Amino acid sequence: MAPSLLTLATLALWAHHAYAASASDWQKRTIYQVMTDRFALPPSQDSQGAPCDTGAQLPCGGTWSGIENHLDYIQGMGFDAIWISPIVAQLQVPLPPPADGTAYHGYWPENIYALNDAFGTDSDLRSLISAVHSRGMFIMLDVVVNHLATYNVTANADPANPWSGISLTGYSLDEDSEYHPFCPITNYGNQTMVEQCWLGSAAVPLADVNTENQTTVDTYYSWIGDVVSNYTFDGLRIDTLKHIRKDFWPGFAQASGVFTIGEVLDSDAQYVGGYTQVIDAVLDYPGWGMVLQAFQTTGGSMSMLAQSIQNTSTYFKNGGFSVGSFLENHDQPRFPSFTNDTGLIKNAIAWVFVNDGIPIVYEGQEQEYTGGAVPYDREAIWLSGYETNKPLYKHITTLNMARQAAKNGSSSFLTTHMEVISTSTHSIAMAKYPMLSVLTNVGQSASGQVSVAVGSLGNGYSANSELVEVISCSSVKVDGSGNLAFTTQSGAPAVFLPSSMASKVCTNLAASGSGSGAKGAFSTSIYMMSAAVSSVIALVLLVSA
Ligand code: ABC
Ligand code: CA
Repeated sequence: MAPSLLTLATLALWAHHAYAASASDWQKRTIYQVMTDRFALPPSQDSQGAPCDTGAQLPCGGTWSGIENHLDYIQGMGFDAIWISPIVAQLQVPLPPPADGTAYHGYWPENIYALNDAFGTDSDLRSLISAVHSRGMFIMLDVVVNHLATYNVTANADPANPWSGISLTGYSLDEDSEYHPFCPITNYGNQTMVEQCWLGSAAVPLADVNTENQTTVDTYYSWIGDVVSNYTFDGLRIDTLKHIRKDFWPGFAQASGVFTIGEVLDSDAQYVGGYTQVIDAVLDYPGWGMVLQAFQTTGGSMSMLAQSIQNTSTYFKNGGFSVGSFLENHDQPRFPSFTNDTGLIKNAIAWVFVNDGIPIVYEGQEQEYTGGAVPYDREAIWLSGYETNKPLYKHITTLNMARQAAKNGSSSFLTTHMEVISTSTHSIAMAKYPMLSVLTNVGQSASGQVSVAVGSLGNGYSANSELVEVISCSSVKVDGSGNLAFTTQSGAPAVFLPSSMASKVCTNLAASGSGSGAKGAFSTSIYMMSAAVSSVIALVLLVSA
């Protein structure tokens, strides 16, 4: 029988999208953010190393071949996706560089049709992508549409008129009319200004692409379709999302054919959530702000976290499933620049992994790098020696494995929204079957006693069943009346799974302390109906400092 036209059309679509990963494909994964210039030197230079002065804002020599050479380090932590810096040709500035540095980061595009040769050749990039795919991993490309970067040679003389010293020779858009007329963004509360005025500085004005012009729009739509299919990228991280009108984005996302997650740098959940109507997901900046408030000090506000979950479910298209969760990125001071308390750091990292959003870890977190604001948060990873024996490398590995185990143990993990069971001054308890988490900000010098009534949850939580707290790899038995008692040490987070699901996470199990000896500095006892698990959960949390 001859194939019908419909079948042929379906086959053609399938062929076109053979690599096209969707939002639900990405939902199952966790992402390691690579800043290409700072992750790994090419293999030929790897053993010598190279200095990298983050303050200098100069290229340090990382390449695509370097990333390929260190995929074991990334996959060894359990990540099954990477996000790399933008790949296109960049603005070159004369040395010594202006105050805002050089284009080492990749966010100063000049020509979207050429590759950034500082990162390697076309075949190096293809080789990286196929190495990633052959491991079963995904690769996400960072893209900048909002602007092309320019250099104003007369910046010092005439900062109010950036066009005066600019030549557009060699630019992928080389006519003034392809840009919005110059105006600096001076008020982020004015959305028209945010969309149509310019980011950057007087020395390096980021010439704002005229995305009101249909020809320019078509240029970018066909460019993204070509880049994704030509290199077989699996997803996109979209820079400066809020700086282009919302209705530009659905067409762009559709032209790409892959999962899209955007950067909207704003703490307002309602504002940021609005962008989940036009692309698949956004980076959870509003949630990030709350996580900082909760875990920066032992006096932080845990109720912020419950508020964050509430906001996300109210304002984001698919609630927590519409976000990428992160604790650090290349634009913000690293978390350990705020506190060196390992208890707080481990809880803040755990938050990212136990939630609904796609967990994203920025390179260097696993090495407990402490860099502050840009550019100091962009330390070279080779200076760590890619040490895999570090506490946070292991912590992140455990959390990745726990997430995998939860996902493999129950299909509901990927569809069940996080539910807050209770919060108290120093704790939050959350359920996302089959994972139960208790995070605290008591800090490294305290221990906490957790008591949760789980018997009625069923599915491996019934009376006398065995659970595993996977951070400490302690086995814990639910008692005869369905109560789970556990003591956390050194302010660590607690993440529980039914033991039938935890064997790959913890191969050597210690018997749990049953909570004896903890003195309750405070206690909460909350009983509430849980719609997602259709059961009553009782939680008592006692923490002693
Ligand atoms: C360079 C130097 C800096 C110097 C700067 C003038 O020049 O490194 O030291 O201060 C790239 C480079 C940067 C470079 C910039 C500019 O280009 O990575 O090193 O800075 O040349 C994205 C990327 C980012 C990238 C670009 C540009 C965009 O992730 O790496 O930067 O392609 C705005 C944009 C945001 C952008 C960010 C850098 O600038 O919206 O997309 N990030 C407020 C505004 C935000 C604004 C932010 C800037 O200030 O609302 O829109 O971000 O700091 C919260 C509020 C927020 C508020 C923050 C500060 O506080 O809710 O609204 O953000 O509580
Ligand atoms: Ca714009």
